[in-house]
Amino acid sequence: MSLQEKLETLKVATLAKIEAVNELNALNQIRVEVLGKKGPITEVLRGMKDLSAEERPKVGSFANEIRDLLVEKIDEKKTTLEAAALLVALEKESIDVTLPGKQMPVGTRHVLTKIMEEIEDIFIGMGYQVVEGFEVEKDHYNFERMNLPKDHPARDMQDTFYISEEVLIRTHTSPVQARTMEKHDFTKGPLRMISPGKVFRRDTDDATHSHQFHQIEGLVIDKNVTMGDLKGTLEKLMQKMFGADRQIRLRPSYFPFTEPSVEVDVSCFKCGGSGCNVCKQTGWIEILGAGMVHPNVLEMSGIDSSVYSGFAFGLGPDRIAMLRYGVNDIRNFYLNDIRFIHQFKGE
Ligand code: FA5
Repeated sequence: MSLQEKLETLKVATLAKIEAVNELNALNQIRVEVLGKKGPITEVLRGMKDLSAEERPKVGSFANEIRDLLVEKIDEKKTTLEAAALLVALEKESIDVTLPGKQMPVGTRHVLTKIMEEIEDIFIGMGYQVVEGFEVEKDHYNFERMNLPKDHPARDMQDTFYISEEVLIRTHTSPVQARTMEKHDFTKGPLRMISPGKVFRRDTDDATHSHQFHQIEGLVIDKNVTMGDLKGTLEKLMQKMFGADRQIRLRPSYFPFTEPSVEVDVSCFKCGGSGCNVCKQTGWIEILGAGMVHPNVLEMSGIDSSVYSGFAFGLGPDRIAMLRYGVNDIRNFYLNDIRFIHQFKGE
């Protein structure tokens, strides 16, 4: 058989193999076998040295033609097989959109955060600024500047976690009053602020007491501020939170930093005042402490108490949330039981 015939036979056989193959590895095998260094084409080309000078270029170009053709066919087949393999993979990995999806747990803001934000929004609407204080506070601001010198018996009202003799974790948000007052420039207008945050006391935890809870402090200082302003402001707050027909009443009380001091009750939002389990049959619910800022507190912050007066209040959002949602144990807010927290998802 001449070299040309050998090449022709090889071409026909290889084209048939390429046509028949249906797997990428097998195709690669053909490439190596036929076109590789030890393959038949290379062998034919090696045998050319025995040909006449006349025949050599003819056989050479014929061999190259066949090699180019085979390379082209192998590449074509490779593209076809790769496309088919991709199709199979896509089919295998396809998503059945009709299957029910996995439920992703969606979180919610804590009910206390929501109550605090609601109260903040009400006061922002009345022109108050929101001020943040420090949880680690100096005795000086937590007590002394609130008219509670070192030996004052009323310090017992707030059992304290001390860090050192002069540093503590705050027992109330009232120190923010002093910090804000001493910085305020009254030539620019009155001071109206609230300050929400965490507070800490060495109280024994029970259904209505937690050693860590929240307060929102409120403070207004201007010329001619009266108890009437305090009452009107708190009444508006309670009506916005508990319904338009709520009323409040003030009862005499004692705080060293206010004079006079009051406890504020709101008419029961459940029974409307006739008596029920929420208001313990009294028709009223105690909701916060308040009063007119004591002249000593004003003077210690550099404010002339003969010109300026003001009111202050401190309310407990934990207790407000308990009342509003009928939560009978404050500790539920801090246990982080997801079943409890999720009950307020829609609120
Ligand atoms: C005060 O802390 C005053 N600083 C409030 C104040 C501010 C009065 C400005 C006048 C002017 P009292 O200790 O009563 O007051 O706390 C205020 C509110 O915090 C209470 O009405 C109650 O809602 C809440 N509270 C007090 N102790 C606890 C506790 N252990 N757990 C949960 N809430 C508490």
